[in-house]
Amino acid sequence: MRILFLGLDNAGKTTILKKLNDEDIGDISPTLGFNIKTLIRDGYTLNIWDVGGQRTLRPYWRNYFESTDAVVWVVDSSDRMRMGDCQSELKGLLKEERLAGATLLVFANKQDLEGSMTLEEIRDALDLRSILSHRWIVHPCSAYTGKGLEEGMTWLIKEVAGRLYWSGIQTPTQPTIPTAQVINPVS
Ligand SMILES: Nc1nc2c(ncn2[C@@H]2O[C@H](COP(=O)(O)OP(=O)(O)OP(=O)(O)O)[C@@H](O)[C@H]2O)c(=O)[nH]1
Ligand SMILES: [Mg+2]
Repeated sequence: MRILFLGLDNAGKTTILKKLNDEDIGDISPTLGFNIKTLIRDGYTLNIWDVGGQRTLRPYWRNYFESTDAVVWVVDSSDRMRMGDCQSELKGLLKEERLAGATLLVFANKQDLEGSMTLEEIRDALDLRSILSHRWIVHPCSAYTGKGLEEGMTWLIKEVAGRLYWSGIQTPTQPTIPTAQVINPVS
């Protein structure tokens, strides 16, 4: 599975990946290009691309869209000031044709910080309910403690695996199965 980690700078993308890979998370600098990491989960090989999120780097995100099975959108839940920016970048991303079939996992990261936004606040701030074009979920986590990370990835892998299976048994003349279903884990 090819998975793309995106989000604003400082969201915690690289830290999450290192934590998932049992690496030291003590000394991480902003990503100026990209990192690629291969993880094995639930019998699948995950090729994960972690791309820098600074404003000047965002135009390069499109270079990584091809053949993407899933997007993990990482949010700094303590960064209330930039939620508007975060929402518009995400909405722009979901308009991309090459990401049309991708499943979306929104990681509400940094839940360990006092005063960080709740899942409901993030869902509203990012207007996630309006996303009808992709299967999505928003999941709380902390890259520092590791809480929530494996659960989020497990959901994602299951979703993608199900979709790959169905597309594998389609004949070329059959229409594509629509993916416009909203997953709302809260209600
Ligand atoms: N408290 C707390 N801090 C975190 C968490 N995850 C990441 N951080 C911190 O947030 C800062 C940014 O983390 P990065 O992993 O570099 O963020 P990034 O999304 O990769 O940023 P770019 O590479 O610039 O796009 C670092 O100082 C991390 O230590 C978390 O869950 N809790
Ligand atoms: Mg990074």
